[in-house]
Amino acid sequence: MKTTHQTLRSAVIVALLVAAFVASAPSDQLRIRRVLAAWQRFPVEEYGDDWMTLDRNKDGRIDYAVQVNDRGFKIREAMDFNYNGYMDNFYFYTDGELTRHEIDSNSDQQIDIWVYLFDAIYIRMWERDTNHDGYIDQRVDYEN
Ligand SMILES: [Ca+2]
Ligand SMILES: [Ca+2]
Ligand SMILES: [Ca+2]
Repeated sequence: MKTTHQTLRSAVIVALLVAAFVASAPSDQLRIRRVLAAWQRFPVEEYGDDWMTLDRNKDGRIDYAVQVNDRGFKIREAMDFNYNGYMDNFYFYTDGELTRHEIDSNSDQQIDIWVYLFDAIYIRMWERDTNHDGYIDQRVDYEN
């Protein structure tokens, strides 16, 4: 059973690739750049004492960080889903309700998926940078 480890590793890699969105061809070039919020940091080490942090996989490195306001509502949240030392999912809250979710789907420390929500669960609009050049090239707006 010497191949078990290798097989397992391949399965994990395939799962990660599938988990990342399959990029379709850019439909039109919107040429829009989104600026990161001041708090958005990719390296997990940069989440300091003003964050509540967790090491979910117990590898000694932070992979989850959250900030709450004085009423206990979440304000912002960052997660390193693939445990590579860089945050890849960022959550923006307004009055404790999720309003925006930003994702770095290919781990290049650049956001390429933006999801805008209302009532915390409904998607209002989403945008993608399918070719990872830093510019949004796809947008679906359900309100217009
Ligand atoms: Ca960890
Ligand atoms: Ca990551
Ligand atoms: Ca990216």
